Amino acid sequence: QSYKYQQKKNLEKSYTREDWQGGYKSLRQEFDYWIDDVEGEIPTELQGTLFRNGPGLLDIKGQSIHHPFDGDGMISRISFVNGRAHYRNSFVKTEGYLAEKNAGKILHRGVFGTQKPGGWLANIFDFKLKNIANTNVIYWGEKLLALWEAAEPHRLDPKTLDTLGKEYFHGVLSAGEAFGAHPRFDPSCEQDNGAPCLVNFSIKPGLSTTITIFELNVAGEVVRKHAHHVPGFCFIHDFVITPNHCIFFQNPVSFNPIPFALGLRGAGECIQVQPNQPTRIIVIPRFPQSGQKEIKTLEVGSGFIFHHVNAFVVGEEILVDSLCYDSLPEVEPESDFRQVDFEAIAPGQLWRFYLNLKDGTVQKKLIESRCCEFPAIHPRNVGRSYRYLYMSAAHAATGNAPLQALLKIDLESGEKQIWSVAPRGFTGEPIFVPRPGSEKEDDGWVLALVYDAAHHRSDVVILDASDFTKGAIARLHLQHHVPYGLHGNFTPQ
Ligand code: 3ON
Ligand code: FE
Repeated sequence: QSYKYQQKKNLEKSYTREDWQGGYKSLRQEFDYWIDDVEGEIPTELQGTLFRNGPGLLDIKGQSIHHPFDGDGMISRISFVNGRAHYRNSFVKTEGYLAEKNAGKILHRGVFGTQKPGGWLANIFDFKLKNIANTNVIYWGEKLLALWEAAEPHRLDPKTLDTLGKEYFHGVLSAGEAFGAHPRFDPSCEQDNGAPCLVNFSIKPGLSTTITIFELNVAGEVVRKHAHHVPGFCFIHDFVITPNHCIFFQNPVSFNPIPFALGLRGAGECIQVQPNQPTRIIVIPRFPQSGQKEIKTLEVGSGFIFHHVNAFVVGEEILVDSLCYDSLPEVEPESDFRQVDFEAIAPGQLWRFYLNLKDGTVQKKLIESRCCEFPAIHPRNVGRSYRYLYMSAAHAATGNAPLQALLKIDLESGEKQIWSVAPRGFTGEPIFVPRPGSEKEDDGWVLALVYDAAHHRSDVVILDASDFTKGAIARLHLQHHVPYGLHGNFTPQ
């Protein structure tokens, strides 16, 4: 009977594993061309540059890495100019990338379990981190920066995408000091007379954790930096801001460093979710120098969070929208990420948390149970109340599955629109780009990369954000695939 059930489930699947696996092949080549194969029309009002980052190599000369998060960062740049689009990609030429390219083999351990060949004896007591610059890419203060949360950024030339070196912000960062991969862009900072500013953080792990907050002005200079100590181990990948606060969710995890030290597991594979422990929500004032009060810590029962959508203040409460997993799949040393059993792992679901700063209580409410990831909103609403959000989502409304759709949610009316590319398409992070001069919050475009297994290539898709039901207004066929990526940003320049 269970076999029958399995068969039925297989029949209903919106994808095949083989198709999905195609998006996790390495892309070794670096391209530079105008995209001529376009279905539909690129709006001429859409002008600017989309930068994307993500693992470009899933193997080194045929030696597979253990987890996609360990893959060397590769930047894709799509420039939109007068109704045309240009593609260029380049690997971030990190020390590790160059050394492994030269050697033709894996020389470094990865956080997520990649090991040097030769078994545990070859890996024992090697605590070096390979800065793989693969998680995000931002253009800020006229600098193009590839980010990886456990070390310093790499700076690239926005024209050629050549790697220029590591970025220390005029000595604000020290060698090896972390600068997170999830900065938030405050559209109007009170302390800076209403100018935009970039807010970021870094985690220094240990028995007690140091969370450092950085704020950069539009010129790209660090104008505020302050450190805070919180008890316990932290795995914090993302955070949210309001005009006056930074908010961190300290996932309920434990860390056992022994298998890492012995060369048996990557550091990230030594993290275990503790479902019976609460999540600690740490609210840190952004401007402690200006007399803002101390850190507040609240508690809530919840699973594991990688990504938040947004936060905003309503009266005594801060509302935080986040993608929450009931449990975290354990990455086993002998396993192959390409063989993952999607149905055996928990989906990411959208929750709203209500933090009452006055009485210290937290309420939570499920907003969307469909499996989703990679949220995006209008840049003007960061840290403010907002109405629309866009995410990558599974084709089916229930269960866990690869991301094959883009979902828009109207948080005011509850209306949802879904655009699916199943069965052979797989979606990455959407990015909302406002139409120049627009007022309405969803007046603009949603841009995303879609892997098309039928042609083993990727498309840049453009949707009208105000109406997903009319389908893509343009599909730009690239000449190759782009491996499933992580994060990116759009700049009108
Ligand atoms: O926590 C400590 C401090 C720290 C910063 C210890 C530590 C070594 C684990 C650590 C390092 C953390 C790192 C390097 C995290 C890197 C994360 C990364 C590259 C990506 C995370 C992606 C998250 C998601 C949810 C991706 C989803 C992807 C899909 C649905 C498929 O396309
Ligand atoms: Fe992320």
